Amino acid sequence: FVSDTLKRAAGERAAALVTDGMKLGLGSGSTAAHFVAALGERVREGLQVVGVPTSEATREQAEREGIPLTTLDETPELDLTIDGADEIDEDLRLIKGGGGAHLREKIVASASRRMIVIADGSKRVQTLGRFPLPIEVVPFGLRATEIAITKLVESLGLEGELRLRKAADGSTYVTDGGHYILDAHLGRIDKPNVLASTLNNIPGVVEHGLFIGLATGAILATGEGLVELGQ
Ligand code: DER
Repeated sequence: FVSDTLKRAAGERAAALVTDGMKLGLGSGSTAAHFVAALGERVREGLQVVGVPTSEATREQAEREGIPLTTLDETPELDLTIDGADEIDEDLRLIKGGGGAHLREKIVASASRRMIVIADGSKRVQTLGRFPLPIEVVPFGLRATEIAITKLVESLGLEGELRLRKAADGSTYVTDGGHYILDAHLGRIDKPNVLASTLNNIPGVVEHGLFIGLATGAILATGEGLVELGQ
């Protein structure tokens, strides 16, 4: 199975779960893009929904698909967010942010009653952390923030290198929110809840990619078929 086939299967299954009148969070990344495409098809067949996009890329795709869009200011309480993940563990804790959208994704997910993660089965891990943890930071004082994060990581018995994310042209990547991303190559994160709750205490840290207690379900596509967890 090609990974894209698996991602499409998960996205289409998620789109089938959407019902008329739902207020949706529309995730970002290549798997979420399959969901948005499948949702667009159902909207063109008459499905009545509104969606809050979690990135400019998803906004553009949803507009092309003809999905009615809204904002969290107009629609602050959502029924369901469908989004991808870079890693997912047994407790539905996630690492997200590979695509640089985790700030808006986390705001939208936390405004949703339910969040279902869609991913190919390779994203499932026992312990989070093999995927570098994205940490969104304010450009002002970057070096000081880096030092503060390093000290925190070491105080938790973790070690790892922080790398400033670059754009394709080699310049420093800038998020939709105008911030930078430091990717923390930690290898494994034994106590993600502790790291998640302490990272945000660092003044220059805007948001990180650990999603704890946000996902209520998952649809994982494997070569043997779809595995559905939670709801
Ligand atoms: O950046 C993100 O949070 C994306 O959702 C990412 O985690 C998953 O992207 P993918 O579906 O392209 O693997």
